[in-house]
Amino acid sequence: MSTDAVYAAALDTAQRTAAPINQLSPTEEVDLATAYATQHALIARRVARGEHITGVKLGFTSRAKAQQMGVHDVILGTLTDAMRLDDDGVFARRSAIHPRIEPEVAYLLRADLDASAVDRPLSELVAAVAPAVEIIDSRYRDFRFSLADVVADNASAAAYAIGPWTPLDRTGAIDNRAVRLEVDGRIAATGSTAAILGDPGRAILAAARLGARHGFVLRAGMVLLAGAATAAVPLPDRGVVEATVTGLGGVTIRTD
Ligand code: OOG
Repeated sequence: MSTDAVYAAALDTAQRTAAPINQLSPTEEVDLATAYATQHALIARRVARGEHITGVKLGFTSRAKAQQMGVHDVILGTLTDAMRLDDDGVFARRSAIHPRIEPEVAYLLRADLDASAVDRPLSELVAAVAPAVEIIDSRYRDFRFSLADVVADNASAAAYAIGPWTPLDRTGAIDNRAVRLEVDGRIAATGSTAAILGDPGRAILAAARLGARHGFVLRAGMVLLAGAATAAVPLPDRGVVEATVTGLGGVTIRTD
């Protein structure tokens, strides 16, 4: 087996059994190309089991997240239908190792996103915007990793839920909207959409660029999670988590 297939098998088993593994990087020099090849091999295993790709997620688009995890570059991960929760849906805590949750902004793509997207207006690329939550769960012990480790581990993606979509032409400017994460009605994190690359709209071009460079296919109809607006907070074992973005509404998940 190739190196990326070996890594992908280990990460896949870690996710399916909720049992953490050691980082790849302390023992081996893993470059970013191998890390993305591993992620694609990992997703290919899930697709072979019947999952469908629903979109992509950006990671480390906010300074709060990059500082929290000690990494410095924006990365891309892959979302599948098995990760999707309904608004007000239930996430099974025992299916994860050490899950955390973060409030995000989601975009619904109107057009395929490739390298040519950089020359097109946002209104041609995006159909709608929504508040979202993402549950992340590193498959590495102690939630510690290098940039290559976390790319290989599909950017820690575990689950996501999306609130009501607002058509792009009805959102107004969303470059500085208040973002709030509540756990059981108590405020767990607050921030602004401005924390996401200065303006979450920049996530579209960041995804187009990274996608073209690292072999992702971004199609109209897919979802793009633009990255957390705050640091991540531990997911409660049992409880209700709600994320709201001023003017876009909110989205809720429950854990059990
Ligand atoms: C990696 C995922 C980062 C974000 O929104 O910045 C991320 C991690 O922190 O484990 O999803």
